[in-house]
Amino acid sequence: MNRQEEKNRSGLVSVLALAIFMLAVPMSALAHFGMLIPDRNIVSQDNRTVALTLSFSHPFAGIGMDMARPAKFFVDLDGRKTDLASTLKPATVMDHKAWKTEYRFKRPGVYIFGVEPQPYWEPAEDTFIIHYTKTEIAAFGADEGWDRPLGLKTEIIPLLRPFGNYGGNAFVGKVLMDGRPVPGAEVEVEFYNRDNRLTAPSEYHVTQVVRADNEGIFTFACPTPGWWGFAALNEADYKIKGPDGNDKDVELGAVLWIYLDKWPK
Ligand SMILES: [Cu+2]
Repeated sequence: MNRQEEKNRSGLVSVLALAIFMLAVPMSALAHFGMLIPDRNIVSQDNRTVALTLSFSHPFAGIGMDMARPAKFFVDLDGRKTDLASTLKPATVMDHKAWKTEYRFKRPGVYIFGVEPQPYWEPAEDTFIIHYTKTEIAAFGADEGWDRPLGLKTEIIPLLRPFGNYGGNAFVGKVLMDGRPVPGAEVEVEFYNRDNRLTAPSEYHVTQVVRADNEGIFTFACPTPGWWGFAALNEADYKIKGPDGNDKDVELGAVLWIYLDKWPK
């Protein structure tokens, strides 16, 4: 084989390897994540407007799903919620239906944004999925209340302040369901691999997994700067009627997105 043939052949082998990998990894093996990603998570006087994007996606693989108009979308400031659902406009994320909005910050505070999506029917898993998804934005130097619960059906409370962090920091969170800690909760972790820049060494590296302790508390060191999503998944204590008319399980996800900055050079 000459050099060119060798090149062609190795190209073919990697295409085949990719095809086999895609076949071997069904959609369901990739973790679904509710995504709520703002432009940035710290707001200063000179840059008061932030764009937020809402989607239901596979953040590392870069594979999207269509997201119906969310049932609820709001911002919580000092324990008071403001409904933002009517501000949402259609958007496209990973070639699928998503939502976007812009929010203008007027006064100091730790703003917690939250989404409650409509139940998503996943035929591959014969189940509905509802990911209650949050992210926090700190404005004008405020530093209070970042660890308050919003009273969602299920949510992750950050125990590491979720802004002003560096890649490599360990995130610590507490999983709540109906306001109570979930002992031993399983938490899936994914990096938002924008533009598919990274290739995972194996399928295990796409979705990492950490288990909470008896108080529902987990720790995960994020190895690189960027957006990291944590999804604590539990089965709901109720069913929803599926397309075939039978009652189906409902997967409830408590999802939190945090941003880690680059270490300054
Ligand atoms: Cu999917």
